[in-house]
Amino acid sequence: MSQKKDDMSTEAVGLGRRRFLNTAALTGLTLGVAACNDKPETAPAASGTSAAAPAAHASSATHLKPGELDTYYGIWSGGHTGDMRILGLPSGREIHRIPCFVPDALVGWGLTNESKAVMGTKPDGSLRYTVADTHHTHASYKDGNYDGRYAWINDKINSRIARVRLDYFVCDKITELPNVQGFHGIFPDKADPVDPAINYTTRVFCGAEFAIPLPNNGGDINNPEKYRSMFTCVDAESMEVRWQVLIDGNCDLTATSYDGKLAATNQYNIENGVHYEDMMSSERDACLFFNIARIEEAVKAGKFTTVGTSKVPVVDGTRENNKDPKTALTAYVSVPKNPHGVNASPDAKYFICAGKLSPTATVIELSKVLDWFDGKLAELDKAIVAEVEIGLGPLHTAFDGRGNAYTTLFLDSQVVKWNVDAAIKFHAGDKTAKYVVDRLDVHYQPGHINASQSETRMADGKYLAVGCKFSKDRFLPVGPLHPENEQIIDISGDKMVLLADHPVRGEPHDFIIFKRDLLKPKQVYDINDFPLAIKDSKESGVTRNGKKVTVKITSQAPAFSLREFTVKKGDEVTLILTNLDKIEDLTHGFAIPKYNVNFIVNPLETKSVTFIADQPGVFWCYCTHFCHALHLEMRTRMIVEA
Ligand code: K7E
Ligand code: CUA
Ligand code: CA
Repeated sequence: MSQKKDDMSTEAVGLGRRRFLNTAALTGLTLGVAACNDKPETAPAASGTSAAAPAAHASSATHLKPGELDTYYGIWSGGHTGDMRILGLPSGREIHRIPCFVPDALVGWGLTNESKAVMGTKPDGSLRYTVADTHHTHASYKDGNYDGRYAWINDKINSRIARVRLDYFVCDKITELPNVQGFHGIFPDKADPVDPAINYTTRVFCGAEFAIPLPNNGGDINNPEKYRSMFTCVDAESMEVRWQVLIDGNCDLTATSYDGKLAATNQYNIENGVHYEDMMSSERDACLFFNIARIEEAVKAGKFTTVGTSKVPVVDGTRENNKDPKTALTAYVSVPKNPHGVNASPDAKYFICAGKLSPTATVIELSKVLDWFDGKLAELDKAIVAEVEIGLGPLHTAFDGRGNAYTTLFLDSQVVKWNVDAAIKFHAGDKTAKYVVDRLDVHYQPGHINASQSETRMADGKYLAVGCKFSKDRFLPVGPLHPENEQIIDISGDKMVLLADHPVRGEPHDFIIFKRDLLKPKQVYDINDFPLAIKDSKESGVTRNGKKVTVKITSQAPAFSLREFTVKKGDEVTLILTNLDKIEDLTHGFAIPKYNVNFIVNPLETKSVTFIADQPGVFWCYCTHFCHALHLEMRTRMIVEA
């Protein structure tokens, strides 16, 4: 391993990053491109790609007139900025950032007591974590479409899942998953597997990528063969962990069926390898299916263990103990070498695994997986209805609702549009079936891809967004760190048309795009939602309980209710601020110089901060958020007596 790695690093010095990546990944490919049963109907070459020049009518779609609103919301993950981002589409304009896992200086996330309670603190009150790595974001469903209640996002570094309320666009809960590392794929269920009346999201599934000793408390460090990964179910409402499944191999991306019966994760490391060459040693890996109803029956029947100090029931989903289809909780469908994404088609019939190190896409028919669990399909891999070559480095797939799939090709820097039915015919032996419909160059090295409404039954085939990992020459140079390039593509016609490039701060991975009328955001808070709310400015003032001092203030443009307040050096001060302005868009800020305090309060919102008044003197607390012609005059004096 070290020899190979050194070679690659030395080589990399003299190479551009694109060439380096291709070389590195191709090293993997030459070590073993998975054998593909099917011959491509066209060679996956750059020739015959769509013209990159946008049609005049189409490009105007991304240029909204002043005051014109977008027709779609986009929810983007922020990557290692730890936030969620809201974009308008087709313009691609970033409208909002929702801090989740990482402190945010604009809103005071990680500073206010309320946000700290969501984020989690150590016994001394400081934040438990201040870094994160968000990859995947998905929203709650009803009847196979988004219902506008929640979105969820993962933190890969610390295995946390955050929930965002889509009425206020704020993070309201964060849960840390026990006994896993590298929590990566996330997907809400779309229905209950048993009760048809529950046709909406009640569970969120989480795939953990890294295998660790269980429990990870110092034992088995040098026995990697004992490391294990788990698949986790979180309750969508309570955000508590319901159960976990012990598996062989790893989890990566996650997908769920529309009937609620199946969830799946692609596996690139069935080898349980510790080093990357070990992870590539098998010709085929797997798409691992979970039978949700059976797992929950097993939990109910007490057929579980627990790991370490966690109380979460862990059921056994390993290969060895799930050989009998009639009782199996899991099913390992084989797919070629080191697959990446797994995506559910909007017709509810298929999951598609992209090959990554194999130039293929694998189409798995869900009804056949269910047949296997029912003992009606002798060989599980017969659930594979297509395995076709589509190009180099397939990662993620989106859909247009007209039977076509769009898969990113990381190494080819392309999006390939292919027809699922034609691929199935080709796989079945009809070598005249032309499944590749179109190819389009993107800039450059695309990862995630998603189309408008793609992950719902209402895929509408209008716009495609592609998250390109490298932007290189597409924007003005700003030093060594380049932005990512989010590209918008018109997919309403036969040919894909590239509409626009957008620089984004590194680095979004996944995103969803849906019609704007699915959300009904509120623009003013309900004052009653805040237990500490100061409902009348007359309640303002300073109260003391020994060394603990509470300061209650309200804001109403252009003044704070207290013109000054006095505390003593050494006091533990809790300052509570309610914004009594109930007008849309009237936000105030509250900053205390030298005390490292700044946060905002939106209309009728209440927030609090707690700090030790350790520096005597006069401190002009001022409003940081432009609110009024007298915004600069909007101040109060904190007097700290020595
Ligand atoms: Cu492909 Cu983390 Cu979704 Cu990124 S993963 S690209
Ligand atoms: Cu209040 Cu600016
Ligand atoms: Ca592998």
